[in-house]
Order: sequence, then C-alpha cells, then structure tokens
Amino acid sequence: IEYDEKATQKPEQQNDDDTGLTEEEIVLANAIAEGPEAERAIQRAALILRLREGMNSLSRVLKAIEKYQGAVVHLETRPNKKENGQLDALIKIDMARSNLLQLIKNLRQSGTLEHITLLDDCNHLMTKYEPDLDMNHPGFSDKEYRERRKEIAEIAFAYKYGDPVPYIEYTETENKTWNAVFTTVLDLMPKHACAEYRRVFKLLVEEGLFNATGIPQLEDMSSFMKKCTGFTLRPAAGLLTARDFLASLAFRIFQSTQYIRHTKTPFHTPEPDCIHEILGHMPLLADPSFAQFSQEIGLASLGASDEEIEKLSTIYWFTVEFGLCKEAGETKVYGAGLLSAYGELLHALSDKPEHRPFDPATTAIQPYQDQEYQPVYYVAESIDDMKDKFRRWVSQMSRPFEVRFNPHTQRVEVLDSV
Ligand code: HBI
Ligand code: FE
Repeated sequence: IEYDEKATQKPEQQNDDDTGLTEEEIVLANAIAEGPEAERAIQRAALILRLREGMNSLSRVLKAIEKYQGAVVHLETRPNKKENGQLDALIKIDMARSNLLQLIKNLRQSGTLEHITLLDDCNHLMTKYEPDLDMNHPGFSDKEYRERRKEIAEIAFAYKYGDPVPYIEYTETENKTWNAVFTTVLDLMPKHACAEYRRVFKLLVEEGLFNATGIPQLEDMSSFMKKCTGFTLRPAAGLLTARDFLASLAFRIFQSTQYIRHTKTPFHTPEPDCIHEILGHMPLLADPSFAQFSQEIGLASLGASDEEIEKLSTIYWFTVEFGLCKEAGETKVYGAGLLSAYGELLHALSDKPEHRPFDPATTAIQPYQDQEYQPVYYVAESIDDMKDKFRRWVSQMSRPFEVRFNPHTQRVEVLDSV
C-alpha cells in the first residue's frame, strides 16, 4: 500500500485540535491502511503529530509504536509555526492494520490534562436537572431561585485556579434549609455513619465550621481539607460531565457546587448542591485513605476511553456516592449521597435492598439510575480494603499509559511502564 507523500507533508495545515491527531490524519491513516489485505498484513502509514511535553512526548509516541509492533521507517520533526517551543513530527511506520487503528486511538486519548491550571477548562455541565431546563426541578417555577442560581453559577464560570473561592452571603431562607438537613444528619450520623466520617465530623464541629445556624463557606472548608489531606475545592456551576469531574480528582481538587437546593424540598435534590458536597463529601475527603482512593479514580480517568470513564463513574457511584462498609460486625454508611439524604440512608440500611460485597470488576458494570432509591448497594470490608481492591483492578484496566501526580510541579507525569 502506498501512502500519499504530498498529503502527509503539510504539518502547518493541521487544525488546533489539542488531542494530537487531526481528523484529516485519522482519515488519512485509515485510508492508507484500508485495502484488500488481511487485518494482519503489514502496511505503511504516515502520521503527523503535535508533540508536547508529558502525554505526547516523542518518547511516549515511539513507545506506543513499539507496543503495537510497528517499525518506524521515517521520522522528522520541525518547529510548530504557531506555538513556540512545540514540535510537529512526521512519522512513517510499517504496522499491521488492526494495530494501526489501536495506535491511533491510543495517541488520540493521550492528549489530556498535564497541569493543574488546565482544570479551568474542565467545567462542562451536563444539561440535566437544571432549574432553567427541567420542568420537574423544584425551582423551575421560582423566578427568584433561578436568578440566584445564575448569580452563583457566574462565580464558578469566572473562577481561575489559585483564586480563593468567593464568599457567598447566604440568605435566611438558605441557612434555614441547611439547618433542616444538618440537624437530621446530626441525629442519624452517630449510629449509621462510618468511623472516618464521625471522626472528621467531630473535628469540623470543634473548629466551628459545622454548626446548625449557617452554611459553611467553601473557602473555609477548602482550607480545612488542605490541612488534612491536601484536597482543595474549586467552585462548580452544577452537575459536570464525568470526565471533567473525575479529572480534577487526579489533582486532589474537588469541584463543589456552591448553591443550595430549593427551600420547598429540603430533603431532596435532583442535582448536587452545597449541602450534599459539604455534609456528604467533605468529611471523607479529609480522611487520608479515602482521599487517596478518590485521587486514584481521578488519575485512572485521565486519557481513558469513554467506556472506561463509564466504568469509573459507576464505581464512583457505588462507593463515593452510595457506598456501605463493615465496621465491627455492623454495616455503616460512607457514601455522600446517603449521608446527605436521610430517606435513602435508612432505605440502604434496611432489609429491602440487596447488599453485595464490593468487587470492582462487577461493580463497574452494574446498571444504576439516579431517580429512585438504589435496589443494590455494595459493601466494602473497609475503606482501605476498597482502595486496595480498586488499585488491583485498575492496574489491569487497558490503559494507554500509567500516570502519577507530582505535587511539587503540580503536573501529571506519564510513567514508563508501557
Ligand atoms: N459534578 N458538580 C458535580 N458533582 C458531582 O458530585 C459529580 C459531578 N459530575 C459527575 C459525578 N459527580 C459522578 O456521578 C460521576 O459521574 C463521576
Ligand atoms: Fe456527589
């Protein structure tokens, strides 16, 4: 199979798609690879890549080619015209067609977040459950509530990494909604929440951050968590896409909503709100083992395919949101979705739903919905045991590369394990 020499030698024509390969290159590589030969037959292809630090470094690209048993027959680089210090590479390879398609997929997925500041671009909202769009939202017909939501959403969209989270002057109505939920959680928590949650909850009360009278400020919660586990908060405008949400966890950053649910439904909200984030998530994010687990889910999501993101989301759902765990022969709750919504908490611990042992491989493919109480919950032996099982499972997940977060440079680094 011949490749088109002319068509492959114009790196300056590539678009700004920052995933590495342009659409044209994909089409080109596919076209080159197509032919009557069998999938296994060795074919020649030309790829044009934008090389960048980290994820798309030349060494990683070459390693990926080696992994898919390709042979490099030509390689040249030149400075990218638009971006200083970046290189474009033309790489011609001989490779089996089936492997070539895998390689392209691998390279395409590799251009993800490298630096913590890129989280400023990770604020894509899912368009479900918004009070402006969803007729069933409790705030849909409340003009004042919708205005308030807009005002608070603006803060999240304007936020840049490194800014303090702006303070919000919560209204009397908003603080009353907090009070209603806080006092019920205070009531149920000693008997039903796991030891890690109870420990941090007590600390938060002692520090004066948790009290019945008012909603804690995200900036104060962020400083508290930073001292405990290094986790910090940044404001989110609503329910984010799983990819954006999980990516921030890789950097020990939790994207937290700052608005509160509608006052007419204090015990239910169709979307995350600050009560859910603060009462549900923050105590556990201040626990070292749980924080580690959360970051590892985040790291696993970087560069993952859509199918893998779906699996990680499902695991997140049945652990971080709805997880149960054993404690001295009893079943306790550690999931934030349960700890901040006492109706489902009591349902989860009753004999109505099914309890299964947490096992990442089966949990990852369990269907779930967010409209009604779950029929199935997964019970971990302990937070540590869950973290170990997850770590073992995720190491077998098909991944284009291994990553770790370097806290000193605030960069995600690709490890040489391919
Ligand atoms: N977005 N703001 C926000 N808060 C969450 O808790 C959240 C999210 N998006 C997705 C998500 N959680 C999870 O259900 C998983 O899909 C990761
Ligand atoms: Fe949540």
